[in-house]
Amino acid sequence: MAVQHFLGLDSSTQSLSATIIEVEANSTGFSSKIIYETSINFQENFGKYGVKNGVLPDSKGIGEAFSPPQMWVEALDLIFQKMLDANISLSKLKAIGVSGQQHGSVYLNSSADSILANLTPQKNLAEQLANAYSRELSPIWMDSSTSEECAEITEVLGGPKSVCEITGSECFERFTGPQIRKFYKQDSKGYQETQHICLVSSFVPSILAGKIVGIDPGDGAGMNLMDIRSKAWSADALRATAPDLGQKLFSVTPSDAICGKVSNYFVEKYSVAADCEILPGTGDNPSSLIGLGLVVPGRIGISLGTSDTLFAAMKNPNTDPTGASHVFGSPAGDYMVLACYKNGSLARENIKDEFGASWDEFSKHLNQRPAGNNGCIILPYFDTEIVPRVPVSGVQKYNLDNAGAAEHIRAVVEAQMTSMALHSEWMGEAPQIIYVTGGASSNKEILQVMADVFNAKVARQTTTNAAGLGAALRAHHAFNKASAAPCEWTDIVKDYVPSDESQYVSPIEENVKALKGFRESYRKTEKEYLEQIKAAV
Ligand code: ADP
Ligand code: XUL
Repeated sequence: MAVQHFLGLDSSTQSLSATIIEVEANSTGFSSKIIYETSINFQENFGKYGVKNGVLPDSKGIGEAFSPPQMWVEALDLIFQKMLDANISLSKLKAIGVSGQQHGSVYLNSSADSILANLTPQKNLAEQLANAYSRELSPIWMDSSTSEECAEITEVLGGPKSVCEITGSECFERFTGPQIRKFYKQDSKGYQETQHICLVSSFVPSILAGKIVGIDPGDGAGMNLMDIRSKAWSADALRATAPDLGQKLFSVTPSDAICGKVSNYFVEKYSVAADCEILPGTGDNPSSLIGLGLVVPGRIGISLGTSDTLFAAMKNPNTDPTGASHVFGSPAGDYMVLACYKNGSLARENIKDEFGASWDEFSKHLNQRPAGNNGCIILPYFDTEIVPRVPVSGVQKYNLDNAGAAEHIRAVVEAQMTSMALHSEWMGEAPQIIYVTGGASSNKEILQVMADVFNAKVARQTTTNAAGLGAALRAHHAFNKASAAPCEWTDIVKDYVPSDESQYVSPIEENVKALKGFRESYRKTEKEYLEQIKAAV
């Protein structure tokens, strides 16, 4: 085997990233390493779209969150141009995998098939795709405006437990099914003109392949439309959501299928190898699961990206008795469990900016306060929350009158970590090691709080983008499988699982003790607040 390259693209909330891995044969099989990483921040590069952190402002103030799909398309051209300008040879690329922010959907009209099939390198992608949409904007995972549609779908499907039993999750506002139902109700003409509904993770590979590519069971599970056991669309869920929906969705496609060769557009314009294969994309969390090497049950991962997420591989689709977490398909087969916190990085940024601090100062403030923060507590609902379900935003502060930056910063981070620990108790045994990724995982002081709250070691990789790496690793796995040289998943990820224990962040005993007490105060405070808002509704 000569040297092979695999590209992973991660189209996330705030940026599009590229990760290239190089796989080389050796006496024990092969070695695999990252040879290139780059990223394009949407807000910095595409001011003309008016996005903040990749998302348009909620103009109606009703919890809507949209992004322009054309911005993602422009970013795709830009990232290939960036690789070309950096003299990165794409001629050794064997396959490209994609990771996308979950739940966000793209609506294409009847011209889309022909536009995708006839992409010409004489024009850029955005120009060519401009008339391919039946809906100009894409609702994304931060949207919380579909409570009514969730209630309607839930009623038809026989209640929350039944929705969870069928699809792996109760109905959630950001999930694609409720979002599609809202579109159908508000713009039935636009809905009728929709030929294909893609997720972000299937839209990007559809452009790469020059044809519509299916949705995989990792991201398909985040729609409230897929039967979690058969990993195919559920006829009942489709019917409960919108008419003729099955015709607008390509069949659920296995994560490791090969969908076709890369479009000639990328071959001619960016010198991508003509035989480079395209596989279905998956969600950024399923992709991070792979990128962190969590291909077998028994280890947990936490991503500190725009959202904070906690996830783990699972053999069977065991659903959360509290209804707060989700079961998705794992790209390595079987399943994964996921809990998503909306108030992640942007909540940390909010408190950092409130006190005019840099990230270095943020870390210093965090260290300055004792574990448990002497009873200062924040419920960090800068935005509505998913886990636990908090339908109205509003930060709640306790014992923080006249307090300064350090108290507030410590309170937000302790709240985030404690909430993750509390709401994952149902999963059973406490983790001994947590594998971390996402932009904020570069911050060692935040990881120390995580280690102390969970009383677990925290292991990080050299990259903070496990989602992009996971996409490249999936490309390697699918390519080998299609070349009749299948590899075990444990081999594919072996060079990326952090194994140098001296690099781990370890819990500090006295902090662990203080935070055990803090967990109980937080549990009580959160419970009382949830009861209070429930009574107010
Ligand atoms: P996503 O993939 O969801 O778009 P990323 O994983 O790239 O997001 O994470 C972006 C976030 O990382 C930013 O919003 C920022 O708050 C956070 N971040 C970056 N550097 C630091 C740091 N040193 N400490 C804490 N957070 C950081
Ligand atoms: C997961 C979720 C977010 C997005 C954006 O359910 O909504 O984590 O995938 O990263």
